[in-house]
Amino acid sequence: MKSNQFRSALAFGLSAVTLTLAGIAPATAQTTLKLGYAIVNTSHYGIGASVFMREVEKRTNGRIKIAEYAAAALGGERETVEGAQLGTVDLVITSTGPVGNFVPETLITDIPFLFRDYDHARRGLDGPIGQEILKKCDAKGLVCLAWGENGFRHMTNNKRDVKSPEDVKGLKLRTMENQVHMTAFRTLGASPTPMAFPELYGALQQGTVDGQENPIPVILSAKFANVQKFMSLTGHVYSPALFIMSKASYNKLSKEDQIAVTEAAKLGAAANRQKVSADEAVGVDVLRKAGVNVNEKPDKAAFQTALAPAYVEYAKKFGQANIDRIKNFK
Ligand code: EAX
Repeated sequence: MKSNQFRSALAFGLSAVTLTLAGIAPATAQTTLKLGYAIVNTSHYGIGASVFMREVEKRTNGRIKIAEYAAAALGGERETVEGAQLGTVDLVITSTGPVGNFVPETLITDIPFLFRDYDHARRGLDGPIGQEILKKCDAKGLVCLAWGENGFRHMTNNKRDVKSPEDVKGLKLRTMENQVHMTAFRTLGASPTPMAFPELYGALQQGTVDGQENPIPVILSAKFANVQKFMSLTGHVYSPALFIMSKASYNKLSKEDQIAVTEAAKLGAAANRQKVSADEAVGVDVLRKAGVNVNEKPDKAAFQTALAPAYVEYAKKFGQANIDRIKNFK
């Protein structure tokens, strides 16, 4: 290298070091974002997270890396959503369960028997109705990047087979910290006990609660078959999930990287949904083989009838027209 080339290379190197030390990082600087979720990395959230992480790194040419904190390493879902609002957590994958405490507009999606099936839920949430709800996060310091999926929730417990609403009476059931769910279980005569997910396995093991309700992917990945005798495929609630980013973190990104993160979340959500479908296909057999007494045909119509008083409350809270708009979405 000729001396003048050496001198200019040295000058460039020194100025890059100076700029970096002065906190004015050169364009090739790298950001590491913290992503938290409450269940194990082999779960439907973990699969979604791994696709999301890969796509973010690829679409930003390595400018953004994601540090993954699975299995509630950053805390339960409510805690991590609060962390995203405060900016101490950058990204969360969570069920809508506790999100209603921060973005009340998401609570309408938690109404029992609102969605007919997975196709209805996925298309409804990816369509205008769901996209309108995502936008409501913005005013609460959150950016809801995409709808993921937790799945249709079923009841498990250690007392008895749940065939009809009668069998739910008196059960101490853990619920998420979600008013819509708690209203439903109070209406059915159960004792709803809101609890963060990381405490649930221990509570079931010690008998602090008789049972809980969760989608098959959660029941499988959390190994609830070890601590629950009965499962009833009530499918009483479709539980959406959300890929959420802290607005403070999002606003630090370039427009180009904001688009990259949003597109990556949509791909992560698609992989997350695929894993739910895969778990649904095998879950009942796996749980039966693990010793769970599975009732595949509880009286769903009786549950919907028994929930009539709760639906009166939901209509007052959300507006019957808004509920019907989702329910009747084709
Ligand atoms: O989001 O808390 C719950 O029951 C959730 O379904 C679980 O954390 C996955």
